[in-house]
Amino acid sequence: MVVGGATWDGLADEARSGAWDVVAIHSNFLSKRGIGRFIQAVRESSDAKILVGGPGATEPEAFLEAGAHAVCVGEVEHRATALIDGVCGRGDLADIPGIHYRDADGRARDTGPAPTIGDLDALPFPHRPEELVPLYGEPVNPAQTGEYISVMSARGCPFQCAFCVSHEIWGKRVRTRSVDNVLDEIAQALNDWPRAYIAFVDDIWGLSPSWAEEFCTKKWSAECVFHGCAFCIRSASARGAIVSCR
Ligand code: B12
Ligand code: SF4
Repeated sequence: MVVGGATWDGLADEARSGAWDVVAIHSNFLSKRGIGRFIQAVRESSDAKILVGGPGATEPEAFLEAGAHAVCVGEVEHRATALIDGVCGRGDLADIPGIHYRDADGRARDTGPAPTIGDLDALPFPHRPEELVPLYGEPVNPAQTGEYISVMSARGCPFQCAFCVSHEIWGKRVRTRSVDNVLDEIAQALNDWPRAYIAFVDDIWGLSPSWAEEFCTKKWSAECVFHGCAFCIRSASARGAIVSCR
């Protein structure tokens, strides 16, 4: 079921309906307070288990205080099933790394850092069905026409700018998908959504010039040739290194 365009109150009503065993919430710095109130509203009138994740999870205290059953720091794909089992009482949260929760005595527990996913190419592509895609992202570029499809070619950034939490989420290590794997995802997205606007949401794109060059070269020979690529403009003017873009 999809709940689109909902307000916090609308979502809380949905959670109270009793139809949900788990309410999973994506958090960030800006949404922290609203999420705290939402968690309280759900806890007051529902038995649903509440899971919080996303970049906001690096500051888990407020979510636990509000009543979240578990807060997951960092990437989740390799822990998702165990986490849902854990909050639903089918496993022990203490056995899952990277989790903050309260134990039976109400004490805050931190299970320590979670291992990162070794091979990002092994992950399945994001689920982009018709009913969800319009909700996945709002236009942030006036040049966008079709559906917003976000793609992540790498996780992490080696730097540590003062205003940025990348190092806390991904560690200062960069893991990159292969160019072929990224192009396959884009090809699939464009096959399903021919008018799609593809947005890279990497922490830092094109850190490796050889990766960027391979990407820019191969995208012209890939079946999914796409046009109006911002990288052609930026990369060419910044480095003069990407010669394969036309
Ligand atoms: C694209 C983007 C935007 C776009 C979003 C556009 C759109 N249409 O979607 C725009 C420009 C709107 C935007 C705005 C803001 N952004 Co922004 N944004 C990003 C960016 C670059 C990509 C987000 C993304 O899609 N990531 C890809 C997904 C896969 O990563 P993820 O969300 O972290 O998810 C993984 C895990 O966190 C976890 N997970 C995520 N959710 C959940 C939920 C549960 C229950 C569980 C268990 C796990 C889990 O699993 C996922 C896969 O492993 C990130 C940086 C980054 N590379 O992540 C910054 C980032 C999320 N933004 C950030 C910030 C600060 C903001 C703003 C607050 C800026 C501002 N001052 O206004 C606003 C907030 C807007 C809002 N209303 O919430 C910070 C958040 C820091 C923090 N502590 O929360 C980030 C991390 C940048 C940074 N490195 O500091 N942003
Ligand atoms: S992701 Fe960007 S802002 Fe964050 S540390 Fe890296 S270069 Fe700096």
